[in-house]
Amino acid sequence: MSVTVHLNLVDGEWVDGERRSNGNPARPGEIVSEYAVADRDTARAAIDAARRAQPGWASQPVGSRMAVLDDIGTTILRRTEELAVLLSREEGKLLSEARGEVSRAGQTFRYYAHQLLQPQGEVYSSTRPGVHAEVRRRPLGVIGIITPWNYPLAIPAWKVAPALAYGNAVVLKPAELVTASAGELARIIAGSALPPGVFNLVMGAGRVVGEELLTSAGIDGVSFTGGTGTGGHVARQCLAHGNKRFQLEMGGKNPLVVLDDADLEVAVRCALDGSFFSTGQRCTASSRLIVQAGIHDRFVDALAAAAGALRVGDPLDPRSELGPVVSPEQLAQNLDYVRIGRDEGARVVAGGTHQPDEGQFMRPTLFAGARNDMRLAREEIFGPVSCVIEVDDLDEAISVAGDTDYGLSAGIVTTSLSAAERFKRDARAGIVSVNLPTAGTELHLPFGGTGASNHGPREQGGYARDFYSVPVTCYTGW
Ligand code: TXE
Repeated sequence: MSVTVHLNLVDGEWVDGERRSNGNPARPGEIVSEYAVADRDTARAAIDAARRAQPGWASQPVGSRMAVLDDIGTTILRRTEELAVLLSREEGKLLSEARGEVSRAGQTFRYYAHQLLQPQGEVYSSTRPGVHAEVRRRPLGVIGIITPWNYPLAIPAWKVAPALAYGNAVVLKPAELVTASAGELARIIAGSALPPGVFNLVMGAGRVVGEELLTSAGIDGVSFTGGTGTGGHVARQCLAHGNKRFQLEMGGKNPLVVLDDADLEVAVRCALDGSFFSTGQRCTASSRLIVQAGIHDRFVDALAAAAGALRVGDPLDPRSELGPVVSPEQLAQNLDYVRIGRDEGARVVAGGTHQPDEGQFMRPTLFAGARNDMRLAREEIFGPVSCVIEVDDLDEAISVAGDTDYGLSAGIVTTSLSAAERFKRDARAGIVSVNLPTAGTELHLPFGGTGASNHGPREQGGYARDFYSVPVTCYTGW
């Protein structure tokens, strides 16, 4: 297969730098793409270009902004197959999952094109005679966008699209492992009628290029998705350097509760999908399965059998059901947690090993006999590893589910309407699912969590406007 080369995009120009390459996690030695590493000067030039271009873009008529966003979305959708193959080769997710991600990215741009037709302000009655009171919105300004490797196209899309829609300019810094998808997105945007400088791409290390976005006075806000540790650093830097607005989407240790009255087949389907699909590399993955005693043994046996039967293999092979782990470092981390789980006294009932094959493949791994105070149950692993914690009743299940530093997504499998309602009310998470996997969200609904999972306004849907625009309260006397 051919190797694509991606350059940085600054003020509408392609900017070269030291070349690096990214490989295919399923096929050792296969180079997927090359990219030019941006240095601090390139990042500064991108920020300056964004500052110059932003006011012009914000003052374009809404119809023009809509047309640009709609065109970007349409082009992404038209190129779905080609982009999905590239994404699958560089990140390792199944081709079917990659197609879904590309389609999600394209739909997201089209969604925000049409969001611009929604009301953009509010009118209030003033308590003073002869005064008109209204709340308008103005763009935040220049946004630094820092993204992770697990959704190489969808996460950039769900940040870049609303940023542009609400009149901001953008400097995007993608994760180093997935520069090809970001590079293709930049090419598509560069081919649209978006004025030069409104969207810029800088690729390279977080501690160089990312750090420039956090510390530059030219950036008004940072939207970040990644690890919790990095998120904390982003927050501290943004506060220390100009009190920038920031939005953090970080990890999860998401619970799926299974009650005695659950339909076993539904429970296994939800746990299998939530725990293992996308190789468990989703912040909404179910990594704690909290199971009531009466169904516990049947559930563990059925899930272990289903996990053991999953076909792990090349993501481009339609027979594969699970792709590789993204990098050797992530695989080593996953296997380390298997050792930690065993040492803590939990029992491996499925997987637990590196698949003895070429590439970074890992068998889907299920632990039984876990306790919620184990590291296995408290720390985000970000791989195909899940653990079962046995509980007596709904009260204990809700308490265990909420006993975590995180709070992104929580699910329950039950046939009891009252248990489902109780869980929706009491689960400590930003997303709650009933009889559905904890992973699986829709682009027009808010996405985000509580605790260590999230900081700042929600992403996606109409809620994205809260981060990418600033309310301005206007009083007019006459
Ligand atoms: O994330 P990082 P990594 C978790 C998951 C995973 C771990 C590490 O547990 O094992 O994080 O993954 C940029 N200033 N998640 O290393 O380092 C970096 O270049 C500015 C969960 O990929 O947080 C990349 O673009 N930027 C998560 C982005 O931050 C910096 C998804 C994320 O990288 C920076 C991914 C700095 N000093 C990982 N240092 C989820 N919950 O979805 C790094 N970056």
